[in-house]
Amino acid sequence: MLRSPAHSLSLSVMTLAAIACSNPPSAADGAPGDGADAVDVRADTILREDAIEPADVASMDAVVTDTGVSADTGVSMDTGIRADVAPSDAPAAACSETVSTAAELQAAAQRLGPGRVLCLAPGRYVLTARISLGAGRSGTAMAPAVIRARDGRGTVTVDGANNEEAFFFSGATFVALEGLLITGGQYHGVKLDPPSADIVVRDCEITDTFNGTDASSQLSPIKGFQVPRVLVERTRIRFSRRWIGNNIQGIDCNACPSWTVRDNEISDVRAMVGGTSGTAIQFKSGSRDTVIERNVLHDSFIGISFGGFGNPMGWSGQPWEHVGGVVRNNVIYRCEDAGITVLYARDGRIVNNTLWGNGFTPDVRRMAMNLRYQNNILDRALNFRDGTMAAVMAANNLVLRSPTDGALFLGAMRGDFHLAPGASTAIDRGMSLASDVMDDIDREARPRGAGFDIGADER
Ligand SMILES: [Ca+2]
Repeated sequence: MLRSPAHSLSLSVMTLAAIACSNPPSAADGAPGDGADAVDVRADTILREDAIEPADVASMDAVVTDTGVSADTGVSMDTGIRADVAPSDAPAAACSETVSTAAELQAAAQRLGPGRVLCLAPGRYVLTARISLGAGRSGTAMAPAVIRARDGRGTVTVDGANNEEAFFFSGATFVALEGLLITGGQYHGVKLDPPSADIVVRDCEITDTFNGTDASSQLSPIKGFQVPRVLVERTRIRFSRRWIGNNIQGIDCNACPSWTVRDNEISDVRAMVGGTSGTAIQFKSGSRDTVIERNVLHDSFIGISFGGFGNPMGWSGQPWEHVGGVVRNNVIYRCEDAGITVLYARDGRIVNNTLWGNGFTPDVRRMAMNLRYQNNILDRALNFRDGTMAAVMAANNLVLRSPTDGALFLGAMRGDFHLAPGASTAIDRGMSLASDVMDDIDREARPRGAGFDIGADER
């Protein structure tokens, strides 16, 4: 069964799991908003997209001088759950110290280190400066540093106020943020730059991280650049209003290796002018081995952009916008544009997702190599563009009779996309993908019954 968003958000705060370590070269903190993002202009507005892309690339080149992950850019076929992102079911670690004011929080953050657990008493913390975590604030794989709400999710708000973001990872490794509601900030809630690595954002809520009126900037509650092995889970990301600019994402990463984004709910990521921008999850510019699974994404412009219009050669040392990785068991509904768009990606898997009621065809664009697109319930027929069909192995996808046909589901209108008992065209009609898809959106093992089901839910 598909868990409701409320259930997914009520899970208790967990501790950081042990995850592996590396040390990529550094890059400077970019200008506000980084200028590092292609505008999410849609396929059906090609003229606009072409007009915007060159300027965007130019701005990226102006900001970034370090190509970063070149030593770590091998093409990977690994699409399984990585062993280095361990289950997150451990009890919360005991507090090393507890703070109750923003000043105390900002000071205590600079005492983080291996095994230190900085707890926040219930309340609202309005920051006078962003919390910047450099290499000296690192934990270790076995003893991560943790910043968490002492009394659990919903008790603590960290307000980035007029700062660029609330939390800036500028070198720290093995740090976890847990149970925090993060808001305010001009551009981001959490920004991650190299040589940071191995960061966890868990059981958080990140909302309205845009105080500014700088409509030319890029905004995203979570923003990464060349930072490896980040886990974002059980986190709610949303906006209460549309952004005045046209470059906004929920989670956005350029040249990021081995992120896992799972069990999150992301919604309402949209520009004020409809039909222009707003992507719930975007990984591009040579990102690789991203695992995007069991997320519920809705009411944005685009659900998932797997690849994009970035700068892969400059930032990852190879030409593909996305390499490897898997998008599985996600539910994506009621976005203005595509549920999933795949752009200049190789060796990826788009498997067992459910799309419903989105406003444009799911598509594969620009270039593709060795993509597998299987067992998905699609609201519209998969749209192969720019000659990508020959490079995509598409099979066992089920296209709804109309984009808002709810016949397969228990309650599409209320966001319940569990398969209905009579969903005979989906139940047991998938192909066996045991090496790529071990479970469903509820983490229930596949297959059940006579075989794999199609879509995110295994009934
Ligand atoms: Ca089955």
